[in-house]
Amino acid sequence: MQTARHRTSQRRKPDMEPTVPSPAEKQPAETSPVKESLAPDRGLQTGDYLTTGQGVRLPDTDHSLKAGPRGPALIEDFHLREKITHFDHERIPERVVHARGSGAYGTFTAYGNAASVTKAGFLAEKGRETDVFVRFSTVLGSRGSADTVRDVRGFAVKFYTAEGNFDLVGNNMPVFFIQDAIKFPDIIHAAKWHPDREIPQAQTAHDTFWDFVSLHTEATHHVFWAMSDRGIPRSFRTMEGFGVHTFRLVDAAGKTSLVKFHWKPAAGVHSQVWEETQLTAGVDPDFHRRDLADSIDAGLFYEYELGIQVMPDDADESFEGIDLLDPTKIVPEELAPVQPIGKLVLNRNPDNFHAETEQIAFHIGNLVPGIEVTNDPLLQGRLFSYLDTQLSRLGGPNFNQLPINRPHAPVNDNQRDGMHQSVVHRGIAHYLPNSLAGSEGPVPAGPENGGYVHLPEPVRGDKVRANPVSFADHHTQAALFYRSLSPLEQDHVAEAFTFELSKCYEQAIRVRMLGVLANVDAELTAKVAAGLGLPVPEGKPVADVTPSPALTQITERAWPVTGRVVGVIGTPDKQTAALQKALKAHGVVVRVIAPVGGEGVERTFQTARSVEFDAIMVAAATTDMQMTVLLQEAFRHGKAIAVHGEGEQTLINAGIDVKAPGILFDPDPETIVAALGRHRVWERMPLLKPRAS
Ligand code: HDD
Repeated sequence: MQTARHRTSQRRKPDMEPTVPSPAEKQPAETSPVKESLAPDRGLQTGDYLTTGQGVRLPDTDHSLKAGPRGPALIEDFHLREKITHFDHERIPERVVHARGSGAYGTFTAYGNAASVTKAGFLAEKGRETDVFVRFSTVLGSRGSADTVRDVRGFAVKFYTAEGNFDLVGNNMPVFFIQDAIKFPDIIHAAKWHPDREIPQAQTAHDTFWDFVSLHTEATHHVFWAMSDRGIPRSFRTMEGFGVHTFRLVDAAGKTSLVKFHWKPAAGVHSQVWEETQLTAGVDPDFHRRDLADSIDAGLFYEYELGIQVMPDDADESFEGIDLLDPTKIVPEELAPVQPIGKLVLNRNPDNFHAETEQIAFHIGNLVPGIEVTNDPLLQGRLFSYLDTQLSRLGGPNFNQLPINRPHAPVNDNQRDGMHQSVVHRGIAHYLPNSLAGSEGPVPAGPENGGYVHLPEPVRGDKVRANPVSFADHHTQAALFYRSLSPLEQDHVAEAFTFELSKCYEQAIRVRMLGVLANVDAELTAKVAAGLGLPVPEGKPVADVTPSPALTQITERAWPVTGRVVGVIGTPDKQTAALQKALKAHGVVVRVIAPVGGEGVERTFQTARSVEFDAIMVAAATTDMQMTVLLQEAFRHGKAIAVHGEGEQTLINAGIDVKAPGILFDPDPETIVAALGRHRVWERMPLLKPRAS
């Protein structure tokens, strides 16, 4: 492979060429280096020659300046010192939470129906297109941790609207661990690695997490989501996003509504299975970010609809008995349907991970007229944290000038100076009112000119450190969630609790957590207790709840299959080639797996692992051990397996029951697409050998 250095040396001009620019080479005045450096996204990387940071051309970047070839390095070597110094400072602190993430640009198009509840133009104006950047993330792991761990996923969207930036900083779960932001440092201290050894990485299966959760029952509902299949998504394409908090929307006439934001993926909600996530973390720790980037490169864009649940803005800020200020509660979709108000398509990869994905700075307080916050105590604390954290992460108050953070609306903020100031501000009167700037300076904008005027709400209350009584029920919605799942998903929840609690060293924590579960659901508690080998505790399980069918992700529905990956074992013949063509027309990615590399072969027997594929097509006879493992895993993980020609023998060699559900003999493309659209062969799962009890 050609390295960057080789490319540079190929482009290098002959040595006899002058090392100072000829008059003809000099930049014309209007594109002077000064202007270039201030241009939004160009940076300083211009010109044909390698230079220092000061623009001095360099003849050699491979040898330091020494006193003779064997001599000590000379301190006068400005190039050596500059190169090493810059390198020494190339990293910035990772995010204190959500350190690992990846992102993409996209376009949001409003349907216009949101005009009935908000005056925010990017939502209310039919057909208006707004640029966005989305960053997906895991919460707990370090920047270098694996993508497929069990964790909450961040779903943060920056809308560069004509009225200024609006950030919807959400997660793929609609509820949070805690009700008050003052506990955020505590839950994160408990959930991240143990401070003595910095293990375990990127997971909650350890003592401090379960210690916290079992002592703070407000976390119960959230951990049910985290232990469910929602904690291990198949890709960022197949997960929902939630604004979590209730927001207050204001329409053009000043009428207000209480609203919850939802992102609904066009591809449906799908997850990995637990063993699959663990294998993936080793085989391809970049599984989710690779899928995002590869899909966009292939034109197989991720798509979501933005939806809102609209509740009346009543004095008690509750709906059907649910306190809308409590971030540990959902409003079931059956009570307040999610109304689609716009579409998001992610269609462009960033060019530079650091400059864009790493330096993007979200802030829940980036609001535009028509969208206001509520008194949710978790939200209120977040309003402080996001700006504050950027000061240490991005090194000063001017991070809004970074290209990725710059609004696509005019900025005229009278802020000056500070670390890394990259704007040459003019004028002397950067304060208001002033009599010196004349018509040059900014003037305040009233509502008629799009100014953000906070809703004049009366605020009064005694100073207390307390929660409302309506925040006290920590169990009912956990039961609502659990009992809305299909039996298979319920099994996964029980297995996840059992796995995680088994990893705790302290028996007392397991026992205490079982006591919490006993106040939610008796059957679940019995299953987990059996797995842990502990007695089933007495409890007061939640009695009757009305399940919310919207919460289950295993349904009869077949979803679009864009971006799904099928692995084909064997050199394609005419029949399989036709099948591949038909699958590709549905947006399916087909990868050929052959004994050795060659034209059209994307994986060899040595490099392919089952976790890369959503379905397998076997078109050749082989007894290769790695293919045997691949097929056994695919079978165990409920993936459809299509069989052609001698492929049946390969399955038999691998000990796979060819009569099992989802083994498809000579299927037509539509049959494979239908199987992929249901994500897994769910009927096969209960037939797999149960774990020995
Ligand atoms: Fe937060 C990052 C989502 C509560 C403090 N948060 C962060 C990110 C997401 C969320 C998606 C990553 C943004 C990115 O990609 O850069 N956070 C949430 C949600 C919450 C929540 C959905 C509850 C509903 N967060 C929360 C609280 C606090 C914070 C209560 C502090 C009081 N969050 C932060 C932070 C981070 C952050 C420390 C780290 C990096 C950053 O902000 O820019 O300020």
